[in-house]
Amino acid sequence: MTKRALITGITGQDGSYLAELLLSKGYEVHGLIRRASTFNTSRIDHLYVDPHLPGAKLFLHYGDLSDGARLVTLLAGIDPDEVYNLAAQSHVRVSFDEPEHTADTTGTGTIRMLEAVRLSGIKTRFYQASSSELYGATPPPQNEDTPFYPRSPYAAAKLYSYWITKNYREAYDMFAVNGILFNHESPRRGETFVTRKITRAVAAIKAGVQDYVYMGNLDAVRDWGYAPEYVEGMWRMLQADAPDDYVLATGVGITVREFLEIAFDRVGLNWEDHVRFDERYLRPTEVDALIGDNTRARTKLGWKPTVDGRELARLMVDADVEALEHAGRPWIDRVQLDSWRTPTAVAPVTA
Ligand code: NAP
Ligand code: G4F
Repeated sequence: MTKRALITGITGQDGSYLAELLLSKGYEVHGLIRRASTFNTSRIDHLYVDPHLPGAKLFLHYGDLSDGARLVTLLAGIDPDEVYNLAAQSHVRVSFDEPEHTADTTGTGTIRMLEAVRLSGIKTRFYQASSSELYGATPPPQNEDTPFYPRSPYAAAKLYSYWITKNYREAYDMFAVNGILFNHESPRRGETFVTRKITRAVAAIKAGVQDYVYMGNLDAVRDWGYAPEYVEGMWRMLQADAPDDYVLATGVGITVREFLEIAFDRVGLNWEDHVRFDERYLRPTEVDALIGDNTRARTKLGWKPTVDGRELARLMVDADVEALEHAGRPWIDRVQLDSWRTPTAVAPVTA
């Protein structure tokens, strides 16, 4: 029997890798996408097959986590075996600028999804994209038993989602799990998260398109892993015999400063010559250090990460250098090349 999955946030970094993984396993994949005035599917365009053709296995549906009635209709119509709730306003710094919107999407959006599962009466397994941001001010190492101490509107919204997922598991006997994922990155990472901001800047500076990149707190420690490995972990959580919550992390923490050093070094440059400080990239409250203990996922799911933050920095620089070489071909106009400048050409000043 072909399994059917619904992914919210399919156009995001994780959604795109998860769709790839599930299609490779023979799933029929349904994705929730937001209507936009321009196409917003660039991360999954390579997976798209005209749904009129026989053999098509990827189907996209308009919807939004703010629209509960739409979610009930969709769930009832698709009747998926597995639901992966990845959609969210996922940027921590932006959540201080847009706290109410973040609460509505990243927090209340989860209860709308869980209610849609319950009210539509379908039997499905539910994955909730929880986050190491929940640990906030609690020092590392962090595992499933570590107390939470959220430090941003984003983390507070994710905390609500974490507990409501657990509550639906206990109250309604749902197979609902929280994946408490530490930072995971890739060449598809959003351009305003710190790793991608750095690796794009390295490529642009090496190519002579820009001279400096403006950054915030370089002392923060993060446990950066590789996104394709983390979506494999999500899938494993839904294949387990019983629902539980799991940390996915590499166990290796490095500072933003070290990531900068490795990334610039990859192209033969000294980071200190090109990095400037801008206080607009600081957060009102910061999460100083996240380093995860993945023992439960390793022992119970057989999940094992192989790429840590140092290797990731090199991998992402190589990908952005290649992408910029491609964008810089003469037949692409200047505007496209300019979009490589960070941060002002493509991003608001606080991200
Ligand atoms: P991402 O690249 O920012 O993708 C977020 C996705 O959510 C996009 O597809 C976005 O659609 C969609 N979305 C946003 N608001 C929505 C709404 N109101 N209704 C429907 N869809 C909406 O995030 P990611 O890195 O893939 O992360 C996936 C999930 O894991 C997120 O929930 C994130 O908070 C969580 N998480 C991520 C990490 C990490 O390190 N990456 C770690 C822990 C937890 P558009 O493309 O239209 O914007
Ligand atoms: O890349 P970041 O914006 O990621 P952050 O805040 O750790 O959040 C990410 O990981 C979470 C999991 O722990 C996810 F839940 C969340 O959705 C998201 O994917 O920032 C990383 C660190 C921070 O300490 C930040 O202050 O980098 C520091 N940083 C320093 N300069 C900067 C900058 N971050 C950004 N985005 N831009 C800067 O210029």
